[in-house]
Amino acid sequence: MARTNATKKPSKKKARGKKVKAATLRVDADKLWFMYRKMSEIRLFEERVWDVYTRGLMPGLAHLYIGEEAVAVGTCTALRDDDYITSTHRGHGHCLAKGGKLDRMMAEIMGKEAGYCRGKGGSMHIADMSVGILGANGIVGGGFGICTGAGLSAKLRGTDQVGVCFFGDGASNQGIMLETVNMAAVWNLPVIYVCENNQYGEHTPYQDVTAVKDIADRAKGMGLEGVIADGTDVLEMYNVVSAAVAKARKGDGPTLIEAKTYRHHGHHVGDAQTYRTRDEVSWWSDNKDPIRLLGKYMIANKVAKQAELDALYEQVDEEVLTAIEFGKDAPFPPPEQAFEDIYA
Ligand SMILES: Cc1ncc(C[n+]2csc(CCOP(=O)(O)OP(=O)(O)O)c2C)c(N)n1
Ligand SMILES: [Mg+2]
Repeated sequence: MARTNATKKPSKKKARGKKVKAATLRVDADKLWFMYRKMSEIRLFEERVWDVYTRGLMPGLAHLYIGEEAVAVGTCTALRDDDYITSTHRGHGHCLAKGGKLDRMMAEIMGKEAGYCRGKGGSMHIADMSVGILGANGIVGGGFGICTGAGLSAKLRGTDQVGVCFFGDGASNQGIMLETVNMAAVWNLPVIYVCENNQYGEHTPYQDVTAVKDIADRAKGMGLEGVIADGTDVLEMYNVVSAAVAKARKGDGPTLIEAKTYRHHGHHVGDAQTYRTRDEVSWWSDNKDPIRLLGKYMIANKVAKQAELDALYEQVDEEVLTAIEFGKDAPFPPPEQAFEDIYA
């Protein structure tokens, strides 16, 4: 693989985001703690998934979300329970941020009947309709049609619900993006398209396959507003998404948000990562770790002390370990269920 900008050491300039158009909202201490907890849940869940995978306790693969936690948490904190999300193959973070339960997610990943899809979906197909999770999706770009449909449904039913479609920089080159985002813009649908530009699609730097520097710039050509946000800054994500949600609830249509972020792990748990340097990965984890950044902010604003943050982190780790035990002890689905819930 040729060296490209993405494989060079990144410049130390602050946030890659250009302008944040949203007015800065005041975020109270409870919400800061909530966001810190949620991001910690995702981080620790993912670290344990790595462990579960290497111990042979789960079938299939997992695509870890470590490093991208602020995108899911900033976004979903701006949503209500009855709003919708569609997720991706890298979906654990989105599902946890929208209210998915640690134990049922872990059971699903392990293929157990107590999981969200009775163990038949696995890591890439977690769904929980009760909190608006319309499904993670192994088809890259698969969420565009589903979320745009959810937005159309909310509009036709006359509710003020919104849908958020999470997708990657790689997915932004799928044809379905143009087809659905154009339709949402024409019909003023209450959908927010959140692009997680984590710099790579599998092993390919996004600049190798994407002609525009900023994916948000594509919004103009499709007739909707495009916004760039620092996807490692949970408060910036919360602000930008809150503004897009308020606009969508009022009937003023969709927004495309590009969150600049980075995955600290490989594309999936078995990726040798020969396409990027260790220096590049360390730069992001040393300088742009979203959990550490929020922790620093909370300490600087006297909302938390380091010891309190550490205690919460440990408590969440216990909860994740309990979820693993739940998953391990849960039974596999009986063979006679193999032909249930099959649509094709
Ligand atoms: C339609 C389709 N094409 C190809 C794949 C194989 N594939 C899985 S993940 C992936 C890369 C996706 O990159 P991106 O959208 O940037 O998401 P990221 O993995 O970076 O989160 C590809 C090509 C797939 N699952 N579905
Ligand atoms: Mg990507």
